[in-house]
Amino acid sequence: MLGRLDQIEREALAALEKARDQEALQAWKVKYLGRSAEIGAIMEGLRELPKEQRPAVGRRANEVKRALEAAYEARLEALRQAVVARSLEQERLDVTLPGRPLPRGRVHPANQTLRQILAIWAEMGFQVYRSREVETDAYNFELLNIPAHHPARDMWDTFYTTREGVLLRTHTSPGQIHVMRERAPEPLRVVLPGMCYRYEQITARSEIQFNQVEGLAIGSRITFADLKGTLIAFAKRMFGQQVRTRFRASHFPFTEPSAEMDVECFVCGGEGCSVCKRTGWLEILGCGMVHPVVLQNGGYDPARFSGFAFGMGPERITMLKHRIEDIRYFWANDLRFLEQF
Ligand code: FA5
Repeated sequence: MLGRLDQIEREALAALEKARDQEALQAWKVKYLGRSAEIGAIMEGLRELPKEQRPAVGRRANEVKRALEAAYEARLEALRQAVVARSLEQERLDVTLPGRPLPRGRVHPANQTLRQILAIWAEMGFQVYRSREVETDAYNFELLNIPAHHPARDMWDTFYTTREGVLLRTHTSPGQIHVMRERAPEPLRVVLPGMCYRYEQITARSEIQFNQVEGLAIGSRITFADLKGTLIAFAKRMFGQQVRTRFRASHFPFTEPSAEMDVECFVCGGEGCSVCKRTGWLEILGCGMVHPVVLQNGGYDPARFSGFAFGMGPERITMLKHRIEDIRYFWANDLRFLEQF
């Protein structure tokens, strides 16, 4: 029996050497240490042995069992280590590799210009005031001195809603009335940025939606000289100290007198090119002294107050600055365009 135990030990240890994975190891354990393993049977059968053999066989059987259990634990641990080592090898990270660049979002070109414009006006003491995009006919037209059937309405092709007298604002000028009615009779200096809508033919220069930045200053002694000085100061900050400007007479029903301001073409420096249509000048805004009727509609007494107003289009200014030839790029969401800014 002792010989058989030696044999079992040798055979089991040799078999253990060959177990190369968890599954083989498990099968080995069942065979040599499991419930129906031979060593268990030997221990159970001790009682049937002659009395004088029992202690020696019992001791040896225990020895072999412990030896096999220890060998099993050692083998199990060795296999675990091998798995860890293999995964370390296979999943090795090279921390010195350069990272993969992630595409970075950026501010839309129209918003870049809008922010720049607002920052300049803020520096010059103008507050930002926002008003609604859905307006009434009264605010968009009537209160701005444009009665129904007035031919000046043709300047603003309008998106009307199904509700009588409710429309999408065609310019930011209705905001003038809102802010005046809120603040009168206090003096004020505000800019009113926002989206406007016009039922126009979409072309390279005209969209059906676009931003405007309106400006309004009201006080007791504001003159046309203040208007010119302020707008020239703006142009210098926006386009550079050396930029030349000029004012041309124009007409808006809500200002009197009215003008348009041009800046010297910064593409050709005034010599004439395709961007300025060979004139050397670029129109950037409409402006004028607030019409007395509008002052009155806003709650200011025109005998005591005067003011100036202006309206500019950031997309047109962006087009001029970056020589963008078609305004339709702005809302087309084409990344090839947007990524250039
Ligand atoms: C006006 O809308 C006046 N409310 C401006 C104003 C305000 C004058 C206060 C006097 C006092 P106008 O229609 O010219 O004016 O538009 C002003 C600017 O908006 C234009 O110079 C242009 O930059 C921009 N704009 C007008 N229509 C479009 C369009 N369809 N697409 C893109 N930009 C436009």
